[in-house]
Order: sequence, then C-alpha cells, then structure tokens
Amino acid sequence: MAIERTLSIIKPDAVAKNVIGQIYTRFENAGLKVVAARMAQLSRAEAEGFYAVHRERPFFKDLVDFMVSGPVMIQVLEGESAIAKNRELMGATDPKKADKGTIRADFADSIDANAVHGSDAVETANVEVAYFFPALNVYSR
Ligand code: RTP
Ligand code: MG
Repeated sequence: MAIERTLSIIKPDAVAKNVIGQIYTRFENAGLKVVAARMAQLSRAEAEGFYAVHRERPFFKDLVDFMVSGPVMIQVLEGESAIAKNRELMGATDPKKADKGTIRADFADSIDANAVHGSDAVETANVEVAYFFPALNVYSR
C-alpha cells in the first residue's frame, strides 16, 4: 500500500446535473483528499491530447465531442491506493454494468455520458496529473 495521486475529472454531464459536491463527498468519505482542483471548458485540442491513447478507437470523436460539450471539474486526489480506490468509487465504464452505490451507477446516463474519469495506473496518473496541473499547484497536506 502506498500514498498515490490520481487525476479525476467530473465530466460535463455530472457538472450539468449539479452533483460536484455529492461526488466530492464520496471522495472525502473514502479518505481521498482533493490536493488540486480547477473548473475548465476543454478545447478540442486539450480533450484530444488527454484521450490520445484512444485516438484510433471508433468512439474517439464522440468522446471528444462529449468532453468539450460543457465545463468539467478537474481534480487531483491523494491517498492510500488512490488510483484503485477512485476506480472503485467510479464503478464500471458502462453505468448499466456499474455496481450499486458507485458514482456511475448513481449519476451516469450512458457509456458516453458516464459522469467521471479516473486514471487507471501509476504511469497514466503521473502523465494525466502533469497534463492539467503544474507541480506548483498541487497542495499535498
Ligand atoms: P475514463 O478513462 O473516462 O476514466 O473511463 P474508463 O477508463 O472507464 O474507460 P476507457 O476505456 O478509458 O474509455 C474512455 C472513455 O471513452 C468512452 N467509451 N466509450 N462507446 C464505447 O464503447 C466506449 N468505450 C469507452 C467512455 O466515456 C469512457 O469513459
Ligand atoms: Mg480510461
């Protein structure tokens, strides 16, 4: 077990539903600390760069269209096994398959509009945190 950081995004659908606070409460109740945060309207270039690993996938254009469709809330979460813990809180990519009580089961409508993003491994977490936050703006505590 190690203290990790992970990149979390509350996607446009969940921001539009006004559930930022409810999602933050789940992070806090699971022992994850918000150590950096900002709201942003992503440009196409930013969204394409962020999801570059999916560039060749059939859903790439829909994914980018969705991610630029409204403001997102971007945060770095820190805590014991933060990457896996956040993925557990999120639930499966497809909300129909997500376990009861997970963020996606409770707030997501479809596999495209699925409420949240979370890094999936230490390497991707490091890249994704650096993509949105200069080190100076992350406040470990
Ligand atoms: P995320 O990266 O957003 O945290 O989601 P994830 O790890 O659970 O899923 P991933 O495989 O990384 O896919 C990234 C996002 O692309 C959309 N997607 N659509 N239509 C489809 O088959 C499909 N598959 C993936 C989802 O919005 C997913 O969150
Ligand atoms: Mg992913």
